Amino acid sequence: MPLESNARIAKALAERGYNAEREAVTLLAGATDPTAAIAATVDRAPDEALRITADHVREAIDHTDKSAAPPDETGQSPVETKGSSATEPGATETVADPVTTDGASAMDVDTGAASDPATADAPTVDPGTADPPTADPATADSPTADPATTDSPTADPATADSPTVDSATAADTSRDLDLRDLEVGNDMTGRSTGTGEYSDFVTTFRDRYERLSKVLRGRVNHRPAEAIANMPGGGDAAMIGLVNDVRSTKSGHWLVELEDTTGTFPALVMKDKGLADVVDEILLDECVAVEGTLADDAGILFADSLHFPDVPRTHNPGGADRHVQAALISDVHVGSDEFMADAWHSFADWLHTPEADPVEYILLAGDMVEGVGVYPDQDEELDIVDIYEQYEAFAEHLKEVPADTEIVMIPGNHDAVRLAEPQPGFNDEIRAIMDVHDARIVSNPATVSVEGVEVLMYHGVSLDEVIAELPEEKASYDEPHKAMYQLLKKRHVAPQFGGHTRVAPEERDYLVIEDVPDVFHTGHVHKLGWGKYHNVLAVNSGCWQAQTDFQKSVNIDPDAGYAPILDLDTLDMTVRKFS
Ligand code: D5M
Ligand code: FE
Ligand code: ZN
Repeated sequence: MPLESNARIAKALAERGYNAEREAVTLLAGATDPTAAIAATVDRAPDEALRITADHVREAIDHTDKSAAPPDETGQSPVETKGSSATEPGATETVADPVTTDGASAMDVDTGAASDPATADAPTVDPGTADPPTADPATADSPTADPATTDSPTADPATADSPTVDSATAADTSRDLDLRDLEVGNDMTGRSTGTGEYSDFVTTFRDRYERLSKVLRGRVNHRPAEAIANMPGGGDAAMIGLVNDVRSTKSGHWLVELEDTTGTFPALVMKDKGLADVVDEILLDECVAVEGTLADDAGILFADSLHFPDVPRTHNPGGADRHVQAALISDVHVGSDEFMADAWHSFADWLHTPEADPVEYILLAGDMVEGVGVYPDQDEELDIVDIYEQYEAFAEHLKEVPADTEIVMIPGNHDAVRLAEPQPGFNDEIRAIMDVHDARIVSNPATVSVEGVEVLMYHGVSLDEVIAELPEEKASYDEPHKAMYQLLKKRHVAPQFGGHTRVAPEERDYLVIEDVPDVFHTGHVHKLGWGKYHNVLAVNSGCWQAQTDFQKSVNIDPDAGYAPILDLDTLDMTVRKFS
């Protein structure tokens, strides 16, 4: 990649200890000899300067120019504008092929909890095409890839925005850091108390029950298991509990056993009650409510209805009060042979263009690096075999991102933290390596409030489990956002215990979705998908890793090199393609 690329310039300045204004970077990228221009700028910058400004660059270039060549006769700035790398041959086709949600309506699709899954939401990922995250043209509400509505830098290299030194460019390149507002909540880093004892699990499940039963309490007039067992038979009763067991009976009904703090109680869901669809969605250990009639001997509850804690349909999401955006990405997998460095460079380069000016935040939902020993024979596909070197390489890639971008990172299952969830943020050694752009490193999951938008970040390991357990139409790799809807419905990011997803006992169940988020951001399955569930935008990022041999063997066809860009003011999404 040539030094002319904005990202490389920013990195070169960062290596010399400088932050840089975006316009300064653009000017340097457009200089006749960027290497010399950087040297001159750094040389002439005031000693106390921490940030290279456009004026520093102009002054340095002016000075170099005056001492080396006659003044430019046109009277224009002597900076030659060659165009950013986004407009250079070779880079053009790799940058920004935006798929936009066509206005708010495209994203307003509300797939009701019990609504017909066939009519469910718009942005589908078509596994049959080479360009996976295209909208389904047959669905009227789908976000369509309409190039006319977007300002694609691929449009015409000749007219595409070559950086000029006029004031218009200068005006839109300065970001007002004072307008930013980023707060992290629910970070459990440093608060792990679990010792792995049995009693710790009891505490975690009690907390889960306490907090989720609260959500259900308003909806049913429930009694504890112990009290129900002592009630006279034949009357109405309701119970809230964690699901202990679900079995189908010989006659095609289902037996659902619930547990609360006083004991367990069985509910029988008869096949003619029209609840098959609901029973299909039940996962072990999640919190549900059952309402029905007690058998004459009060030994079993005949269920009439079943409720999940769910997200209220009245949820009213917040929004930024200015036009500002966040890139929601994950699964970079630096260190893997298949890490797509070129796609990442294109993304980082794009972030330096005026078009990406509103992208002031990057949320990274885990799997920063490929890690070591994550799956059998992984070492055969490693480009970097040392985990620390992987993080060092990742940090270098992060430096390509504009220095004034706010970054929030949570770990994933490939990262160097404990595998069991909740995963604390990285240890000090790894933090020191990734000490780039003052990134906020928090636990998985974590909640982040970005300019009034509440984002729940979770890496997504339980999505594999939800996809494996539920019927295809409710959760699949091709529509990962639907699996996310299920987690929202259960108000828990990893309901099922003891299966694929490892859960660590803590005094609090950090995996409960206590407050309804405005945006739910996950990754892990390496599939791009997004949609709205009861006004909550669910976004699963793709990845920056091409298909590994391992993924080939298990039939995973990743969506690699896409960056979903979220408008924080409207909660509209645009997906940009960099591969
Ligand atoms: O996960 C990328 C995807 O690969 C995700 O959907 C899980 C899947 N995966 C990972 N490991 C396995 C095993 N052992 N069997 C089946 N599927 C798997 P990532 O976290 O990036 O590896
Ligand atoms: Fe991953
Ligand atoms: Zn993962």
